[in-house]
Amino acid sequence: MDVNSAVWTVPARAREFGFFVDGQWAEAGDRPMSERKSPAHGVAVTRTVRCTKADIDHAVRVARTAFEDRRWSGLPGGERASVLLKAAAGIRARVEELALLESLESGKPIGQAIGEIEGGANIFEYAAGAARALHGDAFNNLGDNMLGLVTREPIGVVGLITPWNFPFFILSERVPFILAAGCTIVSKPSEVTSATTLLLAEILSDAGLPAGVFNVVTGSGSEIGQALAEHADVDMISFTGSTAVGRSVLLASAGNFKKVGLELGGKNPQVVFADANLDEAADGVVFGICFNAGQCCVGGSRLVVEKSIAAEFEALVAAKMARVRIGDPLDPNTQMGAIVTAAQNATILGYIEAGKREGARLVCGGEAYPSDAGQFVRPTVFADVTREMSIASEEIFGPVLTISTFETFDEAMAIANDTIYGLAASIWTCNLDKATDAFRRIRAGRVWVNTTINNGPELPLGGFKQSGTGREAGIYGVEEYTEVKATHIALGRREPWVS
Ligand code: TXE
Repeated sequence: MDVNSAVWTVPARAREFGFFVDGQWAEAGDRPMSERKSPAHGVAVTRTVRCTKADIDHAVRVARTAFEDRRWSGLPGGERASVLLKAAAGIRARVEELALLESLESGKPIGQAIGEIEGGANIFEYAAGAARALHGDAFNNLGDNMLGLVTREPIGVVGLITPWNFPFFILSERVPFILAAGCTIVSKPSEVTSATTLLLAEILSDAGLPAGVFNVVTGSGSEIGQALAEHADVDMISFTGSTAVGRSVLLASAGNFKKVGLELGGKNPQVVFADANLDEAADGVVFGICFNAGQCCVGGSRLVVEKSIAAEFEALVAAKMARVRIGDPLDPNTQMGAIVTAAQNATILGYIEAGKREGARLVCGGEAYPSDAGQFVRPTVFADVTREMSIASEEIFGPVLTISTFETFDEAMAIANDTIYGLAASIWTCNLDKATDAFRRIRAGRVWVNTTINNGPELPLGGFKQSGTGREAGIYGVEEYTEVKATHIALGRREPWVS
C-alpha cells in the first residue's frame, strides 16, 4: 500500500489485548497488564497481559496435544500451503492496522513498517510453496532385499522467542516455515512489541489454522521466556535477541536437550575498496547504519575503508548522514524514527560517550536528537577507531558508525573478521575478482556485494561464530524444524538368524 494513502495518527486510547491460546483469545483475568508507550510520542498505545509460568505450561500442553493428534502435521503439505496462503492474504488485508501498531510500539517509520508487514506476507507466500516442496530421500541401491528411506518429520512443539526491532518481520521469517514443517508453536514476543504477534494469531486462526497450532503468551523474558526455554515438553527453541540471553537460553535447553536455533548480535563490517562506486557505497553505508535507527542485527556498524579514499569517503558519508530525515515515525517522510526504549537509548548514548572518552574522532552526530516527546539519537560517526575501543567491538544497536582504514586486501579481511560475531558483511568494489575473494574469506552468515540489508525468503539467514546457530528461511528454514528419520525396509524372505 502507499504510505500517503492514509493519515497516520496516535489513537486516542491504548488498545487492549488478551493472549491467544487454543484457537481463542484468553482474558487477562487477575493477571497484571503492561502498558506500552510509543517511544516517539510518550503516549500509551497498547496494553498486554503479563502472563505467568502457569500460562506457559498450559500453552505448551495445548501445543503438545495439537501436535500429537496430528491435526496439522497429518495434513498434506498442499493443505498446509493453502492455510499459509490464506494467512498471507489476511495479513495483506490488515496491513494498515498492523503497520500502525508496529510503528507505534517500536518507533519505526510508518513507511518502513508497511514494507515489513507486506514483506511478511510475501514470506508466508514463499513458505506455502516450501510446505509442498519439503521431501525426503530414497536409497534404492541397497540390493533387491532392502529399501532405505529418509523421511523428514516435524520436530514437534517449538518455543519461539522474538525481539522488538522487527517484531512482525522476524516473526514472519520463522512462523510460516515452522508451520510448513508441520510443527506447533508457543510464541513469546518481546514485552514491548507484542501487538502484531497477537494479531497474527487471529489472522492464522481466520485462515483456517487448527486451534492450538499457534499460541501466543505475552509477558516478561526473564520469567516466561525463561520458562519456555526450560520447558521439558518443548522440542525446540528458536530465539532471536541478545547474545547474553541467547547464552542463557542455550543453558536452559540442557534440561531436555531440546534443539536450539539462535540469531544473536552482530558487529557487521562494511568493507569499501577504493575502486567502488563511492557515491553508491556511501549511500549504502548510511542506509545500513540508519535503517531502523541502527537497531538492526545485520546493520553495518563498522566501516572498513581503503586508506587512499578514506578522507573523501568520510566526507561523503557525513554529508549524506546530515540529510537523513529523523522525526515522527507517523510522518510518511520520516526515514529514521525513535529508539525503542529509554534503556536502549541510554545504552547508545553511553557508547557515544565512551567513544569520545576513548579518543575516537567524532565526525558527526554524537548526541540525542531534540524532541518534545520520546527518544531519538542523531546518526553518529566516529573515525580513527582502534580495535581496543569498546565502540569498535561491542554491539551498540543504535545509529553509531565506526571507521577504520586498511591499506591491503589482507588487512581489510583481518579487520572485517576481527569480531566475535559473524552475522553479516557488505563489500563494495567494482572488481568481481576482489568481491569474490572477499565474500569467500569473510566469516559471516550473510554477505552483500555492492548492496546491504537485502533479503528475501529464498535465501537462508543466520550467523557464524557468536552470532548464533541454525538457519532461518529458504528451504533450509523448513528443514531446520524437522527431524530426519532413516527407515530400512527389508523385502522378501528373511535369512534366519536362529538355525
Ligand atoms: O534483548 P533481549 P533486549 C541485542 C541488542 C540490544 C540488546 C538488548 O544489542 O541492545 O540485545 O536488547 C526475551 N529467557 N538485540 O534486552 O533481552 C525478551 O522478552 C528467555 C539483538 O531487548 O535478548 C525478548 O522477547 N527469553 C537482536 C527477547 O528475549 C528472554 C534483537 C529478546 O530480548 C529472557 C534485539 C530469558 N532469560 C536485541 N530474557 C537481534 N539479534 O536482532 C529476555 N528474553
